[in-house]
Amino acid sequence: MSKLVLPGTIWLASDLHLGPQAPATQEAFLAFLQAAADEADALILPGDIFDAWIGDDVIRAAPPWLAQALAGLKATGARTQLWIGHGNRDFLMGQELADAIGARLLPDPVTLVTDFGEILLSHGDAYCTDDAAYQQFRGMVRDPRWQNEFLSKTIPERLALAQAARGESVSANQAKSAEIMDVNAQAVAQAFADAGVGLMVHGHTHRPGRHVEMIEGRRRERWVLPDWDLDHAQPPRGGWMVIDRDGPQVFDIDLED
Ligand code: LP5
Ligand code: MN
Repeated sequence: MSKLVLPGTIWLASDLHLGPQAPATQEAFLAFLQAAADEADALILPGDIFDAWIGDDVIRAAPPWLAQALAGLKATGARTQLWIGHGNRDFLMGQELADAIGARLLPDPVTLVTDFGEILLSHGDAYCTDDAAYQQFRGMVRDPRWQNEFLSKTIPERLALAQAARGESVSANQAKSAEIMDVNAQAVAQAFADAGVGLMVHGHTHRPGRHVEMIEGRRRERWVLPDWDLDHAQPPRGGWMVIDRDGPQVFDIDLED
């Protein structure tokens, strides 16, 4: 199990799903990035930063929305520790992107050693073990051989495949129960036991919240990070977590201005 020692104030945000389809979300995220650079000793983005990431080479000729997002990430990466983690949409993010924005690639799962204690952090998709179809897809796309083959295609070819995969996913999800797409209790219990911690944070499910339960006689606390959507969701939503010596706290973004 990877460990990451992060003293001080840590900010976390996941499931931004940045892309050309999300200008309002991106605008709010850019403001968030500036605030994080001002306030946080470290900013962790544990997955699904982008709605679909088809390979780092896209940054060499970035479309305007991506150039703007990269500039914001780079400005924050120059002022505070920036960690980017893999989600089920951006598992292809690599070192070229990390170097370009002054970020480090976050292991998943990882135990954060914070001023509040040890906290297990993951994107969370690996805990959705009831979703056999997704876990099969995950096994395929996380295989380095598959990734090398995919990345050897042209950007237009990869864009077409990503679009097809998005379409398949949207229609597959319509046929799935909400429970299947949530984390599995046994998978969560095993993750707590493997890490030997009592506190876990993850994203992915788009079901923000805090769950406290006794698992095998021990108190376990599981936080789910908010997803961001200021373009299509009603009401618009977005939020982040702060971890400091007082523990985790979640804040909603200010939608007033
Ligand atoms: O992503 P979301 O929220 O819709 O649902 C996820 C799970 N689905 C996925 C699939 C991604 O959305 C696919 C897009 C990734 C783009 C980036 C890289 C490009 C890779 C291209 C790959 C060919 O993560 C969904 C879960 C849900 O979360 C809740 O946890 O249920 O899982 C599924 O829907 C599994 C499906 O059965 C398989 C989905 C994609 C299959 C694609 C096969 C190849 C298509 C192209 C062939 C020409
Ligand atoms: Mn996700």
